[in-house]
Amino acid sequence: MTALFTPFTLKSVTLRNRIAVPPMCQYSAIDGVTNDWHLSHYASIARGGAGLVIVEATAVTPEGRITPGCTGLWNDEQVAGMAAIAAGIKAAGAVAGIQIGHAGRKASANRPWDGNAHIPNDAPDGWQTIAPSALAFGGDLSKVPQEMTLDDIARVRQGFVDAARRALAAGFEWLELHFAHGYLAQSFLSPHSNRRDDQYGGDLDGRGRFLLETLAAVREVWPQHLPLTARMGVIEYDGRDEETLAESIELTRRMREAGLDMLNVSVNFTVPDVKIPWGPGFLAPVARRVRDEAGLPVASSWYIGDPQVANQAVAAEQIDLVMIGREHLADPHYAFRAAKELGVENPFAILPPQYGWWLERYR
Ligand code: FMN
Repeated sequence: MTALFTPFTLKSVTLRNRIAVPPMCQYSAIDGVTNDWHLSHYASIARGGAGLVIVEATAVTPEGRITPGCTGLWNDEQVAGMAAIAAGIKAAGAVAGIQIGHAGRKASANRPWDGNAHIPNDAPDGWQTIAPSALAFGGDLSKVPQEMTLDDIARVRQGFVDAARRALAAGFEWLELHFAHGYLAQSFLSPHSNRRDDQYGGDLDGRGRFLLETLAAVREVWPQHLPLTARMGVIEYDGRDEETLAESIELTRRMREAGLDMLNVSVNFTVPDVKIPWGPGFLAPVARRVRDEAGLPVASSWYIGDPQVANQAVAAEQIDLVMIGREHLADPHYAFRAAKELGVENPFAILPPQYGWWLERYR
Protein backbone atom coordinates (compact mmCIF):
# COMPACT_ATOMS: atom_id res chain seq x y z
CA MET A 1 0.00 0.00 0.00
CA THR A 2 1.22 3.52 -0.76
CA ALA A 3 2.51 4.95 2.52
CA LEU A 4 0.80 8.32 2.04
CA PHE A 5 -2.57 6.59 1.73
CA THR A 6 -2.41 4.38 4.81
CA PRO A 7 -4.82 5.37 7.59
CA PHE A 8 -3.46 7.01 10.73
CA THR A 9 -4.93 6.64 14.20
CA LEU A 10 -4.26 9.00 17.09
CA LYS A 11 -6.24 8.41 20.27
CA SER A 12 -9.77 7.51 19.15
CA VAL A 13 -9.54 9.37 15.84
CA THR A 14 -8.64 7.65 12.57
CA LEU A 15 -7.67 9.66 9.49
CA ARG A 16 -8.33 8.08 6.09
CA ASN A 17 -4.78 8.87 4.94
CA ARG A 18 -1.62 10.75 5.99
CA ILE A 19 -2.47 13.98 4.20
CA ALA A 20 -3.46 16.93 6.36
CA VAL A 21 -4.35 20.47 5.39
CA PRO A 22 -2.40 22.69 7.79
CA PRO A 23 -3.94 25.80 9.28
CA MET A 24 -3.94 28.61 6.72
CA CYS A 25 -5.30 32.03 7.68
CA GLN A 26 -7.94 33.38 5.33
CA TYR A 27 -7.89 36.91 6.80
CA SER A 28 -11.59 37.15 5.98
CA ALA A 29 -13.42 37.21 9.32
CA ILE A 30 -15.13 40.21 10.90
CA ASP A 31 -14.71 40.57 14.67
CA GLY A 32 -13.39 37.01 14.66
CA VAL A 33 -16.64 35.64 13.20
CA THR A 34 -16.47 33.36 10.16
CA ASN A 35 -18.71 33.63 7.09
CA ASP A 36 -19.56 32.01 3.75
CA TRP A 37 -15.98 32.31 2.53
CA HIS A 38 -14.71 30.06 5.33
CA LEU A 39 -17.61 27.65 4.97
CA SER A 40 -17.10 27.02 1.26
CA HIS A 41 -13.29 27.12 1.46
CA TYR A 42 -12.98 24.44 4.14
CA ALA A 43 -15.71 22.19 2.74
CA SER A 44 -14.23 22.31 -0.74
CA ILE A 45 -10.73 21.43 0.50
CA ALA A 46 -12.10 18.59 2.64
CA ARG A 47 -13.88 17.14 -0.41
CA GLY A 48 -10.50 16.80 -2.10
CA GLY A 49 -9.70 13.78 0.05
CA ALA A 50 -7.27 14.84 2.82
CA GLY A 51 -7.58 12.91 6.08
CA LEU A 52 -7.49 15.99 8.30
CA VAL A 53 -8.35 19.63 7.73
CA ILE A 54 -7.15 22.07 10.38
CA VAL A 55 -8.92 25.41 10.49
CA GLU A 56 -6.67 28.48 10.52
CA ALA A 57 -4.98 30.13 13.52
CA THR A 58 -7.95 31.20 15.62
CA ALA A 59 -7.35 33.80 18.29
CA VAL A 60 -8.06 33.05 21.94
CA THR A 61 -8.35 36.76 22.80
CA PRO A 62 -9.08 39.77 20.54
CA GLU A 63 -5.56 41.18 20.80
CA GLY A 64 -4.21 37.74 19.85
CA ARG A 65 -5.34 38.06 16.22
CA ILE A 66 -2.59 38.34 13.64
CA THR A 67 -4.74 40.70 11.55
CA PRO A 68 -8.18 42.30 12.03
CA GLY A 69 -9.48 39.61 9.60
CA CYS A 70 -8.41 36.63 11.69
CA THR A 71 -10.91 34.22 13.21
CA GLY A 72 -11.56 33.97 16.94
CA LEU A 73 -13.06 31.75 19.61
CA TRP A 74 -12.96 34.26 22.45
CA ASN A 75 -16.75 34.52 22.71
CA ASP A 76 -19.78 32.28 22.34
CA GLU A 77 -21.10 34.16 19.29
CA GLN A 78 -18.14 32.83 17.34
CA VAL A 79 -19.08 29.18 17.92
CA ALA A 80 -22.00 28.80 15.46
CA GLY A 81 -19.93 29.70 12.39
CA MET A 82 -17.18 27.33 13.47
CA ALA A 83 -19.73 24.55 14.07
CA ALA A 84 -20.94 24.90 10.47
CA ILE A 85 -17.35 24.70 9.21
CA ALA A 86 -16.60 21.60 11.30
CA ALA A 87 -19.79 19.94 10.04
CA GLY A 88 -18.84 20.73 6.44
CA ILE A 89 -15.41 19.17 6.86
CA LYS A 90 -16.84 16.05 8.49
CA ALA A 91 -19.57 15.64 5.86
CA ALA A 92 -16.76 15.41 3.31
CA GLY A 93 -15.16 12.50 5.18
CA ALA A 94 -12.24 14.36 6.75
CA VAL A 95 -11.56 14.91 10.43
CA ALA A 96 -12.15 18.50 11.54
CA GLY A 97 -9.29 20.15 13.42
CA ILE A 98 -8.62 23.69 14.55
CA GLN A 99 -5.55 25.65 15.60
CA ILE A 100 -5.94 28.10 18.49
CA GLY A 101 -3.34 30.68 19.31
CA HIS A 102 -2.23 34.18 20.24
CA ALA A 103 -0.05 36.24 17.92
CA GLY A 104 1.81 38.17 20.66
CA ARG A 105 4.12 40.87 19.28
CA LYS A 106 3.28 39.90 15.68
CA ALA A 107 -0.41 40.76 16.18
CA SER A 108 -2.18 43.86 14.86
CA ALA A 109 -0.77 43.55 11.34
CA ASN A 110 -2.31 44.28 7.98
CA ARG A 111 -3.52 41.41 5.82
CA PRO A 112 -0.64 40.11 3.65
CA TRP A 113 -2.18 41.51 0.49
CA ASP A 114 -2.48 44.90 2.24
CA GLY A 115 1.22 44.95 3.01
CA ASN A 116 1.70 42.72 6.07
CA ALA A 117 3.08 45.56 8.22
CA HIS A 118 1.99 46.47 11.74
CA ILE A 119 -1.07 48.72 12.02
CA PRO A 120 -0.33 51.77 14.22
CA ASN A 121 -2.00 51.70 17.64
CA ASP A 122 -3.89 54.93 16.94
CA ALA A 123 -5.39 53.64 13.65
CA PRO A 124 -9.05 52.54 14.00
CA ASP A 125 -8.23 48.87 13.37
CA GLY A 126 -4.90 48.71 15.24
CA TRP A 127 -4.23 47.72 18.84
CA GLN A 128 -1.50 47.52 21.47
CA THR A 129 0.36 44.20 21.27
CA ILE A 130 1.59 42.18 24.26
CA ALA A 131 4.55 39.81 24.59
CA PRO A 132 6.86 38.28 27.22
CA SER A 133 9.22 41.26 26.89
CA ALA A 134 8.96 44.75 25.42
CA LEU A 135 11.00 43.87 22.34
CA ALA A 136 9.81 44.45 18.78
CA PHE A 137 10.14 41.71 16.13
CA GLY A 138 11.67 44.17 13.68
CA GLY A 139 11.33 44.92 9.99
CA ASP A 140 7.70 45.67 9.07
CA LEU A 141 6.58 44.43 12.50
CA SER A 142 8.31 47.15 14.47
CA LYS A 143 5.72 48.00 17.14
CA VAL A 144 7.08 47.55 20.64
CA PRO A 145 4.81 45.22 22.62
CA GLN A 146 3.81 45.75 26.23
CA GLU A 147 5.55 43.32 28.58
CA MET A 148 2.92 40.94 29.95
CA THR A 149 2.10 41.04 33.64
CA LEU A 150 1.41 37.82 35.54
CA ASP A 151 -2.30 38.70 35.23
CA ASP A 152 -1.94 38.98 31.45
CA ILE A 153 -0.29 35.55 31.37
CA ALA A 154 -3.10 34.00 33.41
CA ARG A 155 -5.74 35.72 31.24
CA VAL A 156 -4.27 34.44 27.96
CA ARG A 157 -3.80 30.93 29.37
CA GLN A 158 -7.47 30.97 30.38
CA GLY A 159 -8.26 32.21 26.86
CA PHE A 160 -6.70 29.03 25.47
CA VAL A 161 -8.79 26.91 27.85
CA ASP A 162 -12.04 28.70 26.97
CA ALA A 163 -11.30 28.57 23.24
CA ALA A 164 -10.60 24.82 23.54
CA ARG A 165 -13.99 24.35 25.22
CA ARG A 166 -15.68 26.29 22.44
CA ALA A 167 -13.82 24.31 19.76
CA LEU A 168 -15.12 21.12 21.34
CA ALA A 169 -18.65 22.53 21.46
CA ALA A 170 -18.33 23.43 17.77
CA GLY A 171 -17.61 19.77 16.96
CA PHE A 172 -13.88 19.76 16.31
CA GLU A 173 -12.12 16.50 17.11
CA TRP A 174 -8.48 17.56 16.74
CA LEU A 175 -6.98 20.52 18.56
CA GLU A 176 -3.67 22.13 17.69
CA LEU A 177 -2.13 24.72 20.02
CA HIS A 178 -0.20 27.35 18.07
CA PHE A 179 3.16 27.43 19.80
CA ALA A 180 5.07 28.27 16.60
CA HIS A 181 6.15 30.94 14.14
CA GLY A 182 7.27 33.67 16.52
CA TYR A 183 3.79 34.19 17.93
CA LEU A 184 3.16 34.49 21.65
CA ALA A 185 4.05 30.98 22.89
CA GLN A 186 7.09 30.67 20.64
CA SER A 187 8.26 34.09 21.82
CA PHE A 188 8.11 32.90 25.43
CA LEU A 189 10.35 29.97 24.50
CA SER A 190 12.94 31.87 22.50
CA PRO A 191 15.74 33.77 24.28
CA HIS A 192 15.60 36.21 21.33
CA SER A 193 12.22 37.50 22.51
CA ASN A 194 12.05 36.54 26.20
CA ARG A 195 14.27 38.56 28.55
CA ARG A 196 12.07 38.15 31.63
CA ASP A 197 13.68 37.71 35.00
CA ASP A 198 10.65 36.15 36.71
CA GLN A 199 9.43 32.52 36.64
CA TYR A 200 8.47 32.86 32.93
CA GLY A 201 11.98 33.68 31.71
CA GLY A 202 15.59 32.59 32.06
CA ASP A 203 16.36 28.90 31.61
CA LEU A 204 14.28 26.31 29.76
CA ASP A 205 12.14 25.75 32.87
CA GLY A 206 11.21 29.43 32.83
CA ARG A 207 10.93 30.05 29.08
CA GLY A 208 8.97 26.81 28.60
CA ARG A 209 6.61 27.44 31.52
CA PHE A 210 3.90 29.31 29.57
CA LEU A 211 3.75 26.52 26.97
CA LEU A 212 3.67 23.68 29.51
CA GLU A 213 1.12 25.36 31.76
CA THR A 214 -1.12 26.22 28.83
CA LEU A 215 -0.95 22.70 27.46
CA ALA A 216 -1.73 21.17 30.87
CA ALA A 217 -4.66 23.55 31.43
CA VAL A 218 -6.12 22.79 27.99
CA ARG A 219 -5.70 19.06 28.52
CA GLU A 220 -7.98 19.39 31.55
CA VAL A 221 -10.88 20.44 29.33
CA TRP A 222 -10.01 18.71 26.05
CA PRO A 223 -11.24 15.09 26.26
CA GLN A 224 -8.57 12.44 26.76
CA HIS A 225 -9.85 10.39 23.83
CA LEU A 226 -9.33 13.24 21.33
CA PRO A 227 -5.93 14.29 19.94
CA LEU A 228 -4.32 17.32 21.52
CA THR A 229 -1.38 18.49 19.42
CA ALA A 230 0.84 21.55 19.22
CA ARG A 231 2.68 23.26 16.42
CA MET A 232 6.06 24.48 17.56
CA GLY A 233 9.16 25.79 15.87
CA VAL A 234 12.08 23.63 16.94
CA ILE A 235 14.80 25.31 14.91
CA GLU A 236 15.51 28.96 14.09
CA TYR A 237 18.34 28.66 11.52
CA ASP A 238 20.14 31.47 13.32
CA GLY A 239 23.44 29.69 13.89
CA ARG A 240 22.60 28.25 17.32
CA ASP A 241 20.45 25.44 15.95
CA GLU A 242 21.77 22.51 17.96
CA GLU A 243 21.00 24.33 21.22
CA THR A 244 17.50 25.32 20.09
CA LEU A 245 16.73 21.84 18.83
CA ALA A 246 17.95 20.17 22.02
CA GLU A 247 15.85 22.53 24.17
CA SER A 248 12.81 22.06 21.94
CA ILE A 249 13.08 18.28 22.10
CA GLU A 250 13.40 18.39 25.88
CA LEU A 251 10.32 20.64 26.12
CA THR A 252 8.43 18.32 23.76
CA ARG A 253 9.21 15.39 26.08
CA ARG A 254 7.82 17.37 29.01
CA MET A 255 4.74 18.31 26.99
CA ARG A 256 4.24 14.67 26.05
CA GLU A 257 4.25 13.83 29.75
CA ALA A 258 1.70 16.61 30.30
CA GLY A 259 -0.64 15.12 27.70
CA LEU A 260 0.57 16.16 24.25
CA ASP A 261 -0.30 13.55 21.61
CA MET A 262 1.66 14.80 18.59
CA LEU A 263 4.02 17.64 17.65
CA ASN A 264 3.60 19.51 14.38
CA VAL A 265 7.28 20.30 13.80
CA SER A 266 7.95 23.73 12.32
CA VAL A 267 10.38 26.65 12.19
CA ASN A 268 10.63 29.32 14.91
CA PHE A 269 10.40 32.55 12.86
CA THR A 270 11.20 34.51 16.05
CA VAL A 271 13.71 36.84 14.39
CA PRO A 272 13.67 38.28 10.87
CA ASP A 273 17.26 37.64 9.75
CA VAL A 274 17.73 33.89 9.49
CA LYS A 275 19.05 31.51 6.84
CA ILE A 276 16.37 28.90 6.28
CA PRO A 277 17.52 26.17 3.84
CA TRP A 278 14.26 26.13 1.85
CA GLY A 279 13.98 23.10 -0.39
CA PRO A 280 11.88 19.97 -0.91
CA GLY A 281 11.44 18.13 2.39
CA PHE A 282 14.15 20.17 4.16
CA LEU A 283 12.46 19.83 7.55
CA ALA A 284 11.83 16.07 7.33
CA PRO A 285 15.12 14.97 8.99
CA VAL A 286 14.49 17.49 11.80
CA ALA A 287 10.98 16.08 12.29
CA ARG A 288 12.40 12.56 12.40
CA ARG A 289 14.82 13.60 15.11
CA VAL A 290 12.02 15.05 17.24
CA ARG A 291 9.97 11.87 16.65
CA ASP A 292 12.83 9.63 17.78
CA GLU A 293 14.16 11.70 20.66
CA ALA A 294 10.91 13.03 22.12
CA GLY A 295 9.10 9.74 21.54
CA LEU A 296 5.83 10.89 19.98
CA PRO A 297 4.29 11.01 16.48
CA VAL A 298 5.06 14.07 14.38
CA ALA A 299 3.47 16.09 11.63
CA SER A 300 5.37 18.57 9.50
CA SER A 301 5.08 20.78 6.44
CA TRP A 302 7.02 23.23 4.25
CA TYR A 303 7.82 22.20 0.70
CA ILE A 304 6.64 18.60 0.88
CA GLY A 305 3.81 19.16 -1.61
CA ASP A 306 5.36 17.01 -4.33
CA PRO A 307 3.48 13.71 -3.82
CA GLN A 308 6.70 11.72 -4.21
CA VAL A 309 8.42 13.80 -1.51
CA ALA A 310 5.40 13.51 0.80
CA ASN A 311 5.10 9.77 0.26
CA GLN A 312 8.81 9.25 0.84
CA ALA A 313 8.71 11.21 4.14
CA VAL A 314 5.96 8.90 5.42
CA ALA A 315 7.52 5.71 4.01
CA ALA A 316 10.88 6.56 5.63
CA GLU A 317 9.08 7.17 8.94
CA GLN A 318 10.33 10.75 9.11
CA ILE A 319 6.84 12.25 9.35
CA ASP A 320 3.64 10.49 10.43
CA LEU A 321 1.32 13.09 8.97
CA VAL A 322 2.29 15.40 6.12
CA MET A 323 0.84 18.90 6.10
CA ILE A 324 0.24 20.09 2.55
CA GLY A 325 -0.53 23.81 2.50
CA ARG A 326 -0.16 25.87 -0.65
CA GLU A 327 -0.73 22.90 -2.96
CA HIS A 328 -4.23 22.71 -1.50
CA LEU A 329 -4.82 26.38 -2.29
CA ALA A 330 -3.74 25.68 -5.87
CA ASP A 331 -5.76 22.49 -6.12
CA PRO A 332 -8.33 21.57 -3.44
CA HIS A 333 -8.35 18.02 -4.87
CA TYR A 334 -4.65 17.59 -4.13
CA ALA A 335 -5.16 14.19 -2.46
CA PHE A 336 -6.88 12.86 -5.59
CA ARG A 337 -4.04 14.15 -7.77
CA ALA A 338 -1.43 12.66 -5.43
CA ALA A 339 -3.20 9.30 -5.49
CA LYS A 340 -3.18 9.27 -9.29
CA GLU A 341 0.49 10.25 -9.41
CA LEU A 342 1.47 7.58 -6.90
CA GLY A 343 -0.48 4.84 -8.71
CA VAL A 344 -3.00 4.23 -5.93
CA GLU A 345 -5.66 1.72 -6.96
CA ASN A 346 -8.97 3.40 -7.76
CA PRO A 347 -7.99 7.01 -6.96
CA PHE A 348 -11.51 8.08 -7.94
CA ALA A 349 -12.84 6.67 -4.67
CA ILE A 350 -10.90 9.44 -2.91
CA LEU A 351 -13.35 12.01 -4.22
CA PRO A 352 -17.05 12.15 -3.30
CA PRO A 353 -19.19 10.16 -5.79
CA GLN A 354 -20.65 13.41 -7.12
CA TYR A 355 -17.21 13.92 -8.73
CA GLY A 356 -15.44 10.53 -8.62
CA TRP A 357 -18.15 8.44 -10.31
CA TRP A 358 -17.98 10.61 -13.44
CA LEU A 359 -14.25 10.97 -13.57
CA GLU A 360 -13.78 7.21 -13.36
CA ARG A 361 -16.08 6.57 -16.32
CA TYR A 362 -15.40 9.50 -18.61
CA ARG A 363 -11.68 10.17 -18.75
N1 FMN B 1 0.65 28.26 9.73
C1 FMN B 1 0.03 28.18 10.93
O1 FMN B 1 0.55 27.52 11.82
N2 FMN B 1 -1.16 28.82 11.16
C2 FMN B 1 -1.77 29.56 10.22
O2 FMN B 1 -2.88 30.05 10.43
C3 FMN B 1 -1.12 29.70 8.97
N3 FMN B 1 -1.66 30.47 8.00
C4 FMN B 1 -1.14 30.41 6.73
C5 FMN B 1 -1.82 31.07 5.69
C6 FMN B 1 -1.38 30.94 4.38
C7 FMN B 1 -2.15 31.61 3.28
C8 FMN B 1 -0.23 30.17 4.09
C9 FMN B 1 0.25 29.98 2.68
C10 FMN B 1 0.46 29.55 5.12
C11 FMN B 1 0.01 29.64 6.44
N4 FMN B 1 0.65 28.97 7.49
C12 FMN B 1 0.08 28.97 8.74
C13 FMN B 1 1.75 28.04 7.20
C14 FMN B 1 1.16 26.75 6.62
O3 FMN B 1 0.43 26.06 7.62
C15 FMN B 1 2.24 25.80 6.07
O4 FMN B 1 3.10 25.42 7.10
C16 FMN B 1 3.06 26.47 4.98
O5 FMN B 1 2.23 26.93 3.94
C17 FMN B 1 4.11 25.51 4.42
O6 FMN B 1 3.54 24.37 3.84
P1 FMN B 1 3.49 24.27 2.24
O7 FMN B 1 4.91 24.33 1.76
O8 FMN B 1 2.85 22.93 1.97
O9 FMN B 1 2.67 25.41 1.75
